Amino acid sequence: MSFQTEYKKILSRLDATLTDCVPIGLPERLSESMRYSLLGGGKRLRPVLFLSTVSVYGKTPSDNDYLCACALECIHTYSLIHDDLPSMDNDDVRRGNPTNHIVYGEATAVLAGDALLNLAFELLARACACDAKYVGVLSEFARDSGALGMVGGQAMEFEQETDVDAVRLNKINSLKTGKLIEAAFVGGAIAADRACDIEKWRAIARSFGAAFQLCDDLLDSDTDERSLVAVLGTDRAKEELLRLEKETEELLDGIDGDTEFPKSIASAFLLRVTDGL
Ligand code: GRG
Repeated sequence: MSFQTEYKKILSRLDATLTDCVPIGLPERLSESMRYSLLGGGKRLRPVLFLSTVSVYGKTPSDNDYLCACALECIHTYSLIHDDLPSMDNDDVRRGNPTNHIVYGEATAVLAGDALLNLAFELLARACACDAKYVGVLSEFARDSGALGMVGGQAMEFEQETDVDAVRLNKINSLKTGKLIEAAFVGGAIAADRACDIEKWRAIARSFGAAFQLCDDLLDSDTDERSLVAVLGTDRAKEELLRLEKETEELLDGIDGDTEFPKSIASAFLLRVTDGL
């Protein structure tokens, strides 16, 4: 099966589970606002990474694995809604469409983000009720998305001085963007009963996450002067991206399983901006 076909196959079951996971009977505007961002055309990278990590070990992802994958997408979606708010990045457009608060207003957007975060942990609790191993997944997701992870990285970004250096930017990126990617890989290993490989997956996530952030910055036509690309310069940033992508694939070789699909994800998602180098 080609990479694209396999990715689309995972997406179709994922999208069906995501569509079903928002409860019925919610206040109408809140429900619409949650669905607008959750079902609004993201790449679903983190849930696909989670499910592909389970599959590396020859396991077919179960319904509980899909609940965890959807939980990750709910957390990611909440973070994007809140990141776009006027009090944060104040962005009007995401994925080519008006941001959540532009469509539904700031109060509803805050509540939709809050509700998606709570929904994520409800989905995880459902998986835990079936199988205690998912407690490890829940706890990994909670830590990686919280004050020691994504929220902490976002806080550091707002505390940042004007004269930024590469070391501090790498730290912020490793928390703000990297930790949810780490949750996907490490959570997948726990769900596959391979907790023994966790440290290997953390190393893979560090390379993949740093490369993903660099790629995102390079694709952003509007380069933020406090981004790593601005500090390194475009050419060095592209070289670093190539190095990190290669490192990701080499680290995947150290996993005892079939890592062809995660390797294809790495090259498809991380090398979008290095053509012509
Ligand atoms: C508000 C707690 C809180 C955290 C926000 C996610 C985040 C932290 C900030 C987003 C800023 C940003 C654009 C970071 C670059 C990496 C990133 C997370 C890109 C968006 O992820 P994609 O490309 O998005 O996977 P899609 O649209 O595909 O879902």
